[in-house]
Amino acid sequence: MPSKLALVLAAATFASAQNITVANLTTGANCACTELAATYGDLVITSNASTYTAEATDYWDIRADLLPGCIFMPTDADQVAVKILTPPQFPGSNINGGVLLALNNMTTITIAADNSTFDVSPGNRWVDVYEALTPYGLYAIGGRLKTIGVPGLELIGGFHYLINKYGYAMDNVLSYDVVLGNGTQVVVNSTSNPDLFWALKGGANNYGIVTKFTVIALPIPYISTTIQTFNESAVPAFIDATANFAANNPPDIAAGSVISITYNQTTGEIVPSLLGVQEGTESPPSRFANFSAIPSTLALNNVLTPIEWHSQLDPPNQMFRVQFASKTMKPNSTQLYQIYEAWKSALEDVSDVEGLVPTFVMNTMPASAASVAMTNGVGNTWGLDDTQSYIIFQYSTGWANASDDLRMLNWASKMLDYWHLQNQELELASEFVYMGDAGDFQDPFAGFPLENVQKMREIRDVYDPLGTFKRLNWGGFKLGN
Ligand SMILES: Cc1cc2nc3c(=O)[nH]c(=O)nc-3n(C[C@H](O)[C@H](O)[C@H](O)COP(=O)(O)OP(=O)(O)OC[C@H]3O[C@@H](n4cnc5c(N)ncnc54)[C@H](O)[C@@H]3O)c2cc1C
Ligand SMILES: *[C@@H]1O[C@H](CO)[C@@H](O)[C@H](O)[C@H]1NC(C)=O
Ligand SMILES: *[C@@H]1O[C@H](CO)[C@@H](O)[C@H](O)[C@H]1NC(C)=O
Ligand SMILES: *[C@@H]1O[C@H](CO)[C@@H](O)[C@H](O)[C@H]1NC(C)=O
Ligand SMILES: *[C@@H]1O[C@H](CO)[C@@H](O)[C@H](O)[C@H]1NC(C)=O
Ligand SMILES: *[C@@H]1O[C@H](CO)[C@@H](O)[C@H](O)[C@H]1NC(C)=O
Ligand SMILES: *[C@@H]1O[C@H](CO)[C@@H](O)[C@H](O)[C@H]1NC(C)=O
Ligand SMILES: *[C@@H]1O[C@H](CO)[C@@H](O)[C@H](O)[C@H]1NC(C)=O
Ligand SMILES: *[C@@H]1O[C@H](CO)[C@@H](O)[C@H](O)[C@H]1NC(C)=O
Ligand SMILES: *[C@@H]1O[C@H](CO)[C@@H](O)[C@H](O)[C@H]1NC(C)=O
Ligand SMILES: *[C@@H]1O[C@H](CO)[C@@H](O)[C@H](O)[C@H]1NC(C)=O
Ligand SMILES: *[C@@H]1O[C@H](CO)[C@@H](O)[C@H](O)[C@H]1NC(C)=O
Ligand SMILES: CC(=O)N[C@H]1CO[C@H](CO)[C@@H](O)[C@@H]1O
Repeated sequence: MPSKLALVLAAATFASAQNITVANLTTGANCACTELAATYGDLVITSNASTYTAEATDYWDIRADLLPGCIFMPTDADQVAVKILTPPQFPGSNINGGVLLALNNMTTITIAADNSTFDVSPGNRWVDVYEALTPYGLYAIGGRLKTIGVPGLELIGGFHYLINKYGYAMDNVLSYDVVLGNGTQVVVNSTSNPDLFWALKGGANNYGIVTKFTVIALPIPYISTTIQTFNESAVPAFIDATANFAANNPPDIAAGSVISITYNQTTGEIVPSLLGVQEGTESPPSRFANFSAIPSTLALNNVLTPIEWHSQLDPPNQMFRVQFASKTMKPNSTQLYQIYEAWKSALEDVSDVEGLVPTFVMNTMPASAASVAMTNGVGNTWGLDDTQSYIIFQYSTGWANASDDLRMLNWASKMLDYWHLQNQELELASEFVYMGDAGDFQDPFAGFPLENVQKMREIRDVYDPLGTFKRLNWGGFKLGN
């Protein structure tokens, strides 16, 4: 095997010397898979390998289960760079017949000697990060449930419990190592490629493949947690408490939640639930007093280390087809209750859908979560100001069969459009759409400030003039032309 550096240089010369020709998917991917296998052997999983199915179906939404031509599992940035450049370039991402670039085996986590930051590779999940940080009395702004991946949240925003004080996950990234579309590896931080640094904070997968993140480590050894569930009769009080919490959650105490109302198709039960977390050891956590005052069916308060909390929060994997659909609004409990009621009665229209698991999620966006980006000298692509709090209302729906996909898409999108229009008329609507809560039929970039999107496109055209990620990486939300 030639030295990696030599390979990168040779291939880069190739890429800059000519336009990209998108190869025929079948022949291109076959050719790429053969070349990758010749160079990397064991790092390439072919469709006949015993591990192929496990890797190709490692998703929480079984709609993502496809049949890539092969799966390339690099272990370092140099191998990622080479993959991008292997001529002919080929459609990648997770598509039938393409090359699936799986970064799962890039799993390094290194805590800086002064305990103030850590480096994390993209194959990690947030639970791995919290596990590595906890022995040092450290915590970080990442995913709220156990298995959420690191790279997505660092590139699309990232809702954690403690955002009201520490900002979104992307605001906590101090540096990104990026492989650009021509295979060049760059360090991206506030002084090195600062325009790209800004653009990556919300720019998703439009710019390059990130092979390392340097992230702020927070000295938070303990958190005060609460798990509460309620009867259906508590829904009005629960929604009231949610709207109050969204509007009254200033950064003097770091606190946040996962708030949802689930319908159980088998029992017909409606179950409101709260997962609440507050920085420190005051128990029960005072910020959730308005929830704690509602008679509950379960109220479990604890003071825990971050890893003790996160290791119990397993989201489902490979259970059903899952669709998110969401819009953003100002906190208004009267209106939120009407949106909830409409969702509940619309469940009748899909009651015959097999394996139906509908959840009405309320994701709070305290105004102060935007303060960090306004004051850290970097900002982010969302361009929010810190004067208005919001609530994202999200229909999260699971079901069993592909034959119901179109029906469920229409069910959610019609309802979403209707209530967004109502909110617009009441001047409650925000056009902001969080990528992590959005359906694939939504366009989150359309809700960013227009001048930010124009700037993001200009930056993309500088760093990816060949359009590698625009044309060859088909998944995710794209900036467009
Ligand atoms: C059960 C569940 C719980 C959730 N909880 C939260 C939560 O607490 N907070 C929150 O903010 N969101 C949450 N989400 C939504 C979450 O933001 C998205 O699912 C997000 O895509 C997860 O990131 P990932 O790295 O796991 O995903 P991936 O699907 O792997 O990545 C997301 C996007 O980033 C791109 N990407 C991945 N790796 C790289 C890389 N190395 N370089 C460049 N681009 C890359 C991918 O191409 C894709 O477009 C949740 C979702 C689910 C299903
Ligand atoms: C791509 O090809 C076109 C037409 O052949 C040419 O005008 C253009 O400069 C080329 N672009 C690059 C980046 O080489
Ligand atoms: C791609 O190549 C395959 C195999 O040669 C061929 O069957 C197929 O028709 C080609 N597809 C296109 C779109 O050219
Ligand atoms: C990825 O890592 C796992 C666990 O270390 C290992 O078993 C597997 O062989 C690796 N996969 C590849 C393709 O190298
Ligand atoms: C799988 O297929 C590849 C390429 O077609 C071949 O080289 C390899 O020997 C096969 N491996 C197994 C385990 O059959
Ligand atoms: C970092 O944390 C570890 C574990 O708590 C501690 O032993 C070490 O002294 C800390 N280092 C610094 C520079 O504070
Ligand atoms: C940014 O990265 C460069 C190159 O690695 C480094 O020299 C510089 O110190 C970094 N700047 C910041 C603010 O971290
Ligand atoms: C619905 O309720 C039943 C009975 O309590 C329970 O076994 C099942 O897990 C619940 N389903 C969901 C999706 O929560
Ligand atoms: C509880 O709700 C009231 C409004 O009913 C609000 O003023 C108060 O700040 C809330 N308390 C907490 C702890 O959020
Ligand atoms: C919840 O409902 C059950 C069944 O109707 C009832 O027994 C219980 O008292 C209710 N609990 C609360 C806190 O309202
Ligand atoms: C809240 O929403 C209701 C409609 O559901 C509306 O009548 C009321 O004016 C709204 N309140 C505010 C403060 O906008
Ligand atoms: C790769 O692309 C970047 C961004 O356009 C550019 O600065 C760099 O010179 C290119 N590298 C090579 C080797 O062409
Ligand atoms: C028509 C159809 O495909 N039905 C399937 C829906 O999903 C359930 C649960 O996976 C299957 O048992 C049905 O056969």
